[in-house]
Amino acid sequence: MKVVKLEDILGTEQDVDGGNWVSRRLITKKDGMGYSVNDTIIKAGTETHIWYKNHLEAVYCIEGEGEVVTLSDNKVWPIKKDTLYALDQNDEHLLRGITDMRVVCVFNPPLTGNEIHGEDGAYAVDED
Ligand code: 9YT
Repeated sequence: MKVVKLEDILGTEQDVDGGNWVSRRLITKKDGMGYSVNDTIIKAGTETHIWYKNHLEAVYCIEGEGEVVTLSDNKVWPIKKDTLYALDQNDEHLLRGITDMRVVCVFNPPLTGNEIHGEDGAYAVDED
């Protein structure tokens, strides 16, 4: 078994500053779980274009509030504490932080750990 503490990730290469968000990568590909887990803060007042074409992501909000706009239908999905959204269709979306929003993100396939978004809002495919 392994135990990962947020305090052990802070300030390491698994503590990734994406500009509009900071993502603390608790479990990554190297841990061999088949998925990755991040503790992420979406910053208040930000809007981020995201399109994970190569990954499925579930996002569970544990603090704060924001909203997601799915771009296929322009639907606005309010997100707040105790709410999970799942990008089960690789949905292209805008992510807005209204307050600072703390979320737990699970990715399949797992992130290698240091990804930041490309210009198209995606993370690259891990070729290993
Ligand atoms: C919720 C979301 O997609 N935020 C952007 C950052 C990303 N989830 C990550 O790498 O933690």
